[in-house]
Amino acid sequence: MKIALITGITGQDGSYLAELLLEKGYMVHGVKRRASSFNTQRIDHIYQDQHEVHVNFKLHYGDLTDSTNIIRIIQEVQPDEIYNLGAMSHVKVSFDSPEYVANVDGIGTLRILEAVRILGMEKKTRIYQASTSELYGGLAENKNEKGLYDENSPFYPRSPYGVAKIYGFWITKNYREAYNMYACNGILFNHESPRRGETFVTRKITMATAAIALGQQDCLYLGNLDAQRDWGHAKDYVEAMWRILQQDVPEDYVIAMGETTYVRDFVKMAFLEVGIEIEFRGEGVNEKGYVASCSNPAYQIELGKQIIAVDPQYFRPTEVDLLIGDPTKSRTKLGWEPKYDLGGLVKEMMASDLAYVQREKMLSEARSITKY
Ligand code: NDP
Ligand code: GDR
Repeated sequence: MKIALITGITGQDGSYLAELLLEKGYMVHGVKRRASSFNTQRIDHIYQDQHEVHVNFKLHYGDLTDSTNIIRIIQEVQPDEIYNLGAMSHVKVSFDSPEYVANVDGIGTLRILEAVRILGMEKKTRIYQASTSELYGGLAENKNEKGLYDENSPFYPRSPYGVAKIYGFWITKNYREAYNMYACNGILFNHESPRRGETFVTRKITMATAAIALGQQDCLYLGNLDAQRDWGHAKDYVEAMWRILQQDVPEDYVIAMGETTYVRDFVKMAFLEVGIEIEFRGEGVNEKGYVASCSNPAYQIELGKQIIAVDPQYFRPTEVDLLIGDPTKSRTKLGWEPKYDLGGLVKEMMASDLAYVQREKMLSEARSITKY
């Protein structure tokens, strides 16, 4: 039985990766942070009572800022594979807490690599580092001849998050070269799912679309509608992470769909799932989205009503305008083929958020009834 250790197991990717590795027969260990409220919602369905006889899923309290804790967990677990997914992963928030991000996302990666070395496990343990398309920074002149970012495109990070992750990228590569360790970077472009954190733009949009359709919210406030992202499904992307660690030779890979979409168009796609057509008018901070038509009589939404507005508080001091990745290497060398396209992703997220908002609405109605 192979043993895997996942940092960031309570996050979007950690939860899907844990499911995948359990399906493949791994013993899965995860690092979770102590929090004053429950933070395991995404993995509660796979949690096992530790008193059961055959336990193949175990959580350990830990933090990427704590070297001794990381060393102890790795020593206890003796993993064959470590997936370092733990990070403060919100680009906008990284401008508010840049030092913390450097510590967790940058030095945290070093702590994992050093722990493996200190414990003399370089030959046993393979390491996956969650690198990101934010490394490229969206500079037009750095794209390849196909107009895409690939494994050889230069980096130019545009946020404290991107800068911290660039340290993680290079220290992983350096330990591979310096100490012959099996350590790889997956340079993953944006990937989403119904489990995506609620403050990332796709999930913010699908939740608000459901809430507006069901009469629970009036307006969705967004930042830069002109940003373009190469969006895939997290389920497909964790499969790529696993494949990266199964190769004979450790290398870095870009994981992407190879297509890019405006934030504005993602909004339109989400609303079309509930039969609402949005018309955007105006420009920049004055751009607004109105209800052009509604083909679903279940949603009593007023035609011509403004339901989207731009709020500059969501703008970033420096923005990554456009990302689009070249998945040629991962398709040919890893044999990685995504099962979802953007349409399928939006459909799944919308179905999930409609059910979620409906449930919340019923609960709040039930609560107000019991008040009287
Ligand atoms: P999430 O934000 O959903 O999850 C991040 C995870 O890291 C959570 O489990 C979080 O714990 C944990 N974490 C945060 N701070 C610490 C810390 N100090 N010590 C230990 N764990 C910590 O991110 P995703 O699942 O979306 O992303 C996974 C990784 O992939 C991240 O490193 C991200 O930067 C990277 N990435 C993500 C992409 C995407 O599009 N999703 C694209 C490219 C890279 P808690 O639940 O307690 O907050
Ligand atoms: P990103 O994802 O910054 O690409 O990082 P996010 O969904 O936060 O933003 C995508 C784009 O949408 C624009 N945007 C908004 N973003 C948010 N969050 N909220 C808004 O209201 C809003 N309006 C417009 C943003 O400006 C941006 O251009 C994600 C994270 O998962 C990182 O951890 C990961 O490394 C990268 O993807 C690849």
